Amino acid sequence: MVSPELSSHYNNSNHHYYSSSMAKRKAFPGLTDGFLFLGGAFFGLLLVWSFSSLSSSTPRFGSTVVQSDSLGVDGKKPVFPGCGSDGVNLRYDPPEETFYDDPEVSYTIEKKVEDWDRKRREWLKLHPSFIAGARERVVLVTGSQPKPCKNPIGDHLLLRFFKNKVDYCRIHGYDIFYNNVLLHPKMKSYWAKIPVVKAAMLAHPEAEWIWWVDSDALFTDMEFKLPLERYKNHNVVVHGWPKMIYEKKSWTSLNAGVFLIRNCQWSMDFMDTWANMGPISSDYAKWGDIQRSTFKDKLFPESDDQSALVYLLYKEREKYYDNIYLEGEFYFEGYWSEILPTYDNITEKYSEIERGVRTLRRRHGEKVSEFYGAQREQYLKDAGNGRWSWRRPFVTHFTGCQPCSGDHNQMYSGQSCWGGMVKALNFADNQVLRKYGFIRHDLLDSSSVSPLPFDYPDDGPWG
Ligand SMILES: *[C@@H]1O[C@H](CO)[C@@H](O)[C@H](O)[C@H]1NC(C)=O
Ligand SMILES: [Mn+2]
Repeated sequence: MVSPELSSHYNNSNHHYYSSSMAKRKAFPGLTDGFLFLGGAFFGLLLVWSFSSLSSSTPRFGSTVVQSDSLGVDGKKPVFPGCGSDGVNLRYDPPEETFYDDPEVSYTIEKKVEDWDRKRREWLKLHPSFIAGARERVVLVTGSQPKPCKNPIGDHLLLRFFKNKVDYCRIHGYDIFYNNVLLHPKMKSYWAKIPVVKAAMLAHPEAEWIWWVDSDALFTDMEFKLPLERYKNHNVVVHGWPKMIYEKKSWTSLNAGVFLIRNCQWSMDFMDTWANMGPISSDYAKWGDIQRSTFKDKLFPESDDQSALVYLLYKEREKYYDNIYLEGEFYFEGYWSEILPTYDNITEKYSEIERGVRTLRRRHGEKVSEFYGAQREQYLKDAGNGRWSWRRPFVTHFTGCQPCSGDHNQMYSGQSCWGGMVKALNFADNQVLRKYGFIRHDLLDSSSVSPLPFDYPDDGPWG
């Protein structure tokens, strides 16, 4: 039931041990409350300031969003086209030196970044338009191999998996990065993500979270939002189950194909430790042996990233357990063959709710989708979460299907993998398509698309 899609290794000699005070400390957020509070107060002042400038001689667009250029930090007149839609200033990088100017700071995983919390904070201070919202800012990172897929429909499938992530990010205002080169020649397949995530942390000091999502995973609830508040005292979030780690000792106790990681020093240290159980380590083979002797259900000999993560939690519980949130309440990612049979009933349940609630059928701008997602929640109270639930599964993960290579696990027929992916992709895409006025009537047939009929009530306001 498991895809040999993950791999890893571990290196005792290269292992970085932390001081015991560090180990005992609770996870610390990359940004301190005080700093954000000051940032908030600062923006409050700016808000007042920008309102007063609105009423002065030069008329501006009637936006209530704080425009970063109203900061005047660059001493220039406000320029609208330079601003991101969330009020950040994309045209301002002051001459003061930051970690980017420090030759000691390296993007590669071979050299650890030190004092990252301070470096990140200083960059933010020099780029104040990014302070508001910094604590919730997420960058989704994903990717695939540099070469064309061996599976004749592999590239088409990867395009659709990527489109799905782009759709999700557009709806929720997240940035997304797709990488398709190996950033370290030895860190291949399931290890390739670690160098990418580290590089993304350095490339995005404005983001609090980097969210790795495998190329073979897709969002199947386009409205659901990560409950970031729940993770505020943790630095890593993965789908997983403590009992499986500490009692069953299974390498599938968690799934490393989707994870959130806080952009902070703890994570830099953690990724260094994690990567050093991989092919860059001189003890790579040894880590494979250790994993296999610890997790009896692991069938292949090479150290893999997922077993490595389980091993860290298992072996150094005090150090990692408090920092790594094992999300088991909803499908942070979910196993496709368990989820696939539920799409039809879920579709029917949601339609049934929508037939009774006009607000949920109301046409709306895609940008305000989160409002309708929040409206829907009250009708999903009985839906449950995860297995046996009729809530749309958040992320469906085609573990073992290998859409690009086509070398799917022999326990599935190719047909169940490809058919399953098409159905999941269409199930998700229907949620997007309706915001553009269309719907697929048959989840397995994209030629079944037709315009959604106009569905406004003739008997009163939105129900
Ligand atoms: C779908 O719903 C029907 C009718 O309620 C039920 O009998 C069936 O077991 C459900 N299928 C799944 C996969 O949950
Ligand atoms: Mn995967």
